[in-house]
Amino acid sequence: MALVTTKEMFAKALKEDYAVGAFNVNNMEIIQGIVDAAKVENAPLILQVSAGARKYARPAYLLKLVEAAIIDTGLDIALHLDHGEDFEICKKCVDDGFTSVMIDGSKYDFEENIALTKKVVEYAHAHGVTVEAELGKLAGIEDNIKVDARSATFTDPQEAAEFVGRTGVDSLAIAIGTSHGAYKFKGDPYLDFKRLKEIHRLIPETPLVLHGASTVLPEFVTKCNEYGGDIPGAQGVPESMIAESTKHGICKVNIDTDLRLAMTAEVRKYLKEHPADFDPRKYLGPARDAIMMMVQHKLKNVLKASGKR
Ligand code: TD3
Ligand code: ZN
Repeated sequence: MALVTTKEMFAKALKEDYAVGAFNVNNMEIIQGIVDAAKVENAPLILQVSAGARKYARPAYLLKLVEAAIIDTGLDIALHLDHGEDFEICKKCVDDGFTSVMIDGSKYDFEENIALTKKVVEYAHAHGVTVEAELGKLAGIEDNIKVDARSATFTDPQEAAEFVGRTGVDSLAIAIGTSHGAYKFKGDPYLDFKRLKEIHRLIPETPLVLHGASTVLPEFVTKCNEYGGDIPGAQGVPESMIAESTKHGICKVNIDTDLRLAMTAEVRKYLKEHPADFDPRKYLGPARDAIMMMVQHKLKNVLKASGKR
């Protein structure tokens, strides 16, 4: 039981056609719900922290909470920076003891993205840390970057092969139809399997990463809104398609929004049904349970990662 890199997790996932779940964390209850689920499912696990989460919870708390989770569960866990936007934040996380970082240069042009990614790879690899990069643009909300759904550009397979060859990156996030947040595309969500297969054919040894993989099931949006919410949710790529993608090189699947919705629904429900109660444990406890259930469902039914630890 230790903090581990993503290297061995991805090698096994690539070979056995499943994906490792990467779930976003920012407090104790979220971490506990996720690790308890991974333990019950006997699944490999990546906990990821965005710049926003790092600012909210503060690095020392997050590191110690993850260390505590490892002691408490006996799991191997990879601690990953999600959407690092520059070299400096990646370096900080490497120096803090993260085992994996993402440098998201997808907003830059191809050559600039390569140069930035190479710089991070050089530093991270010298410290035994794995690196994820991104090529292509997702639609939706990435922390505070908004990309119009219509101007989203999918990853070009030839460029992906060149990018991986020139940067030496360990894994690559690609744009093939998913988007971030609770409000996905209008119309029918889909994954571009033809594109995914071509990318996987050109770089078969490279673990591919799917961001924006929450499905935003209508029942959870409804449940959230039933108790006083007004979340304009719109369904993302169906879970069956996310599951299918793990057979074509997708080794890491990022899920945040579906956990947020599950958690918030329980908090709203509890407070609505118990308006005189004010003990945080009473509403955060059920919220933690809801996260655990959602993560178990994803690991087992969507990522096919149960029993793969
Ligand atoms: O990188 N992330 C997590 C942060 C995005 C904001 O929620 C993802 O790719 C997860 O995307 P999703 O579909 O859960 O919003
Ligand atoms: Zn993402």
